[in-house]
Amino acid sequence: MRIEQIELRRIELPFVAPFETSGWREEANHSVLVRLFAQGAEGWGEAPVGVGPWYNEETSATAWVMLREILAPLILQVDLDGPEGVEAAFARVRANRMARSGIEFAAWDLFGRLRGQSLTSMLGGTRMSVDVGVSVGVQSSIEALLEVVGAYVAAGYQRVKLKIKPGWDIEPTRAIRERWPDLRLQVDANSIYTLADAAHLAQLDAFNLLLIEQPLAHDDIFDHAKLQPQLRTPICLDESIVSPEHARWALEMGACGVINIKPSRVGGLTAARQIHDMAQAAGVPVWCGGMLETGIGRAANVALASLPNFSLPGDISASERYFKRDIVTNPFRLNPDSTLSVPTGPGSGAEVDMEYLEHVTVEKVIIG
Ligand code: OSB
Ligand code: MG
Repeated sequence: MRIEQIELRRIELPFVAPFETSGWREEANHSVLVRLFAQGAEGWGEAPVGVGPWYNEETSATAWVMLREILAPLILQVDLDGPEGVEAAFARVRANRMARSGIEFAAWDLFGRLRGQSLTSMLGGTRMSVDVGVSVGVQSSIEALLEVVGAYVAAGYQRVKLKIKPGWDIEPTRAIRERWPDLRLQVDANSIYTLADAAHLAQLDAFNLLLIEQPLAHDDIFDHAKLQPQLRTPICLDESIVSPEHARWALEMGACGVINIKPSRVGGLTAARQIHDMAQAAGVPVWCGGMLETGIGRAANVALASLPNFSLPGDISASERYFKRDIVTNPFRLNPDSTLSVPTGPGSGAEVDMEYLEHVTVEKVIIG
């Protein structure tokens, strides 16, 4: 099958509150959206890039150029028998995995809609709902943090992830743990520490955390393997795992006890599923991370998280945690048991709100 036409959009969709990590701050979703047309059907994908290259090397501007100049023209030239063919079509492309994932997600959605099959069933999902938590950015004070976390706990979230950085790590974690002794709690450093901080980070062992996410450099596996034996808490890698090969290296080196799988970070759902399978075989649990996606990208994450080895809660919160209004007419809502329901309709299940999408689109191009 040939893709007949591709529509690309850059959007700006404001967050309900700014999101701050150890190294940067996000005020809005600046994703590039991909819409594929074929045989009277369409599929949607989201490349969840930010404004600057602070998480990985990609930005909204680079993904836009990559998709428009390289990836969209390339995919218009290949015959696709299924969504798995997209990865092969991009085999010669280096890095730029978030840009690639926009087309890859859209192809899964497109084939699902053409076949009348849900994304969860295409991927081999085994769950009708997925456990989720909420990722809490750096706050201005411990009092403010306890208020923010309290509101999420009251809303029904049973797992919280705290963003940490030097000067905002041990004490805020202690404060949350003292207030909520049984809350499932984890922290994320977004690559701000070095191996010299091992003894400092070991203080976090006192707080019964599920994991410590990406303490060391964004492209490191080696030093994480040296750090893990110095901590009781499992290290979880995020930024460092950009492909199934990287996952294999980390597993063989003992660099982590848990993997955060973001399908966008690894180029799409095909690679994400491969990492899931490898981790499962190694007895290492995984969970689905997030990039503050709209309802389009979130639907792909929820479907992926329905696979069996996603045994820890994902950073896949309800739409209202991010946006006053989402660009889909069926935004995800939190169930009382801290889960999101997995869509069962054809494709990803996301129904795009074209009127509101037009309103938040800052640039649009049609190719083919
Ligand atoms: O490191 O997991 C991260 C958001 C943007 C970039 C990186 C990260 C995050 C989050 C939020 O932690 C996850 C979400 O709720 O989508
Ligand atoms: Mg992370």
